[in-house]
Amino acid sequence: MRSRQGRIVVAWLAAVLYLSFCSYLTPSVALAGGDGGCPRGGCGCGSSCGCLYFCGCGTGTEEPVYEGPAWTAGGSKPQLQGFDSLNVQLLSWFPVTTFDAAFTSANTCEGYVSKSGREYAIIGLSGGTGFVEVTDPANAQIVTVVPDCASCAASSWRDIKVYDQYAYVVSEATNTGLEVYDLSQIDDGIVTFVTRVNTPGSSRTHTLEINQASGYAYRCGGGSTLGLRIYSLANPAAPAFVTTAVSGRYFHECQAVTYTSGPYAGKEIVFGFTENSSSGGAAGLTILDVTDKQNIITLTANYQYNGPSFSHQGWVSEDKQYLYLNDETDGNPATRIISISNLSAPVQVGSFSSGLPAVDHNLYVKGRYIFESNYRSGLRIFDAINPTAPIHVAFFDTYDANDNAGFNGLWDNYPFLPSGIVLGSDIERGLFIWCFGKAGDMNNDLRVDDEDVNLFVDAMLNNPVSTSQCSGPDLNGDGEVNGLDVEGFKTAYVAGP
Ligand SMILES: [Ca+2]
Ligand SMILES: [Ca+2]
Ligand SMILES: [Ca+2]
Ligand SMILES: [Ca+2]
Repeated sequence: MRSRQGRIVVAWLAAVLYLSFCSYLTPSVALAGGDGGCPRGGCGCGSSCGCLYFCGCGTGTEEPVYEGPAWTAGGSKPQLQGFDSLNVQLLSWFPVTTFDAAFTSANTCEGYVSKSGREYAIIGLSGGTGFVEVTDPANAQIVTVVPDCASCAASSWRDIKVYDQYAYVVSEATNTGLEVYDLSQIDDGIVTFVTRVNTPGSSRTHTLEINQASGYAYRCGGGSTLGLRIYSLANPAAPAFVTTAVSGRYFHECQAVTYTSGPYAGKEIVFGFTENSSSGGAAGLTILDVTDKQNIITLTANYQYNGPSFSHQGWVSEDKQYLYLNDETDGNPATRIISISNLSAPVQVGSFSSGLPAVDHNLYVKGRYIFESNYRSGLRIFDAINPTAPIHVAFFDTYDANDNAGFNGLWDNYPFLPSGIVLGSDIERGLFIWCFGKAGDMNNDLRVDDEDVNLFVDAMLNNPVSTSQCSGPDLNGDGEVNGLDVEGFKTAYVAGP
């Protein structure tokens, strides 16, 4: 194995070769040591941290550097509060009132990619829905804000999912129903209301799930005993009610997954987070085989994990062997780990937490990482390379006052945009746009080591255009991978894992 210094020499030689061929083609972009020279804005943790992709943000209280348009109020840049973070960098922030001065809170968030590849955030707000372009995440821009319908009651709860070129919006407000918005012209700044489906059962909904593989939508909550209301999106502009499942039980939330391999290949499975009523009781996990909508099979009826109180939400690991589940009112900040290798016999095999008392809340799994929106402790990211022992590896705390178990702070997050940026929605503080990663870390394992040297050299010689926003080889964030990035890589590599 080549020594650490040897690897750097290889990288340098590669850089010299690259520059000798390309220097006359490449605009002169100096590597800057401070925020002022960063082509994509500040690093989110103070001027001492240098450029965006060189930041080594620690756990101390730091002042984010404002660069995004959301903080521009009357042409000025108001002072920001400090946010503690680790391995997460702030790119843009839209406080609730930047969407509408009358709005008082935010709730859910979702991502959307237009046909042209431009990326958008959609955020639920107390009085409507906000659409934000995040293609340039350090300079995100509000596209439009759609207010509630005139007859819709106010609500602090909303949920949003996208399918095809449509956004589907629900809320706990009477008359909201299942709203459909056409996003096909969002690149031109136009979002068009299409229709509202209010039946059956109730015009209210707590959460919405859409299975991208099957094209079915699942309405949860909206009443104590409505069960699961299932719609076909065969015509995505006109959701068609199909059937109700498990009437009489309360589904707070669900995830619908189509299996493509293993003993359940071809099956569409719903994991329901269920209780006796919307006020809780007999909380558990319900697993349904919904492949045949006319013959829905209950595989597991309300499995009760350890210490259930209010089964809130959960997400399946990418290998579909584990389900990570949060219980919102159990007084326990630990997320349950449930083995689901046998869908008829789930069993809790462990739990994990950041060690803070804040309530564990909406979570998602992307690759080896689990992204949790844990109210007063903000965004918490866990490395689940060992799926039964996830490790707390990154965070961005949106609620600086404390980490107590109150229902304030970060409600939701969305880590699935192709660029790798992470969206977050905070009840009091609105929309956050982050990148998760570490400068110089090519393979996204949060370590900068010998494995990354080969990947960096390879990227520089063979793949000079970068699409990565967070980690990856474009260390100075100028959209190209070339010799200008070597200095930053050296710095990251010498600093080590
Ligand atoms: Ca809990
Ligand atoms: Ca906190
Ligand atoms: Ca690495
Ligand atoms: Ca670059």
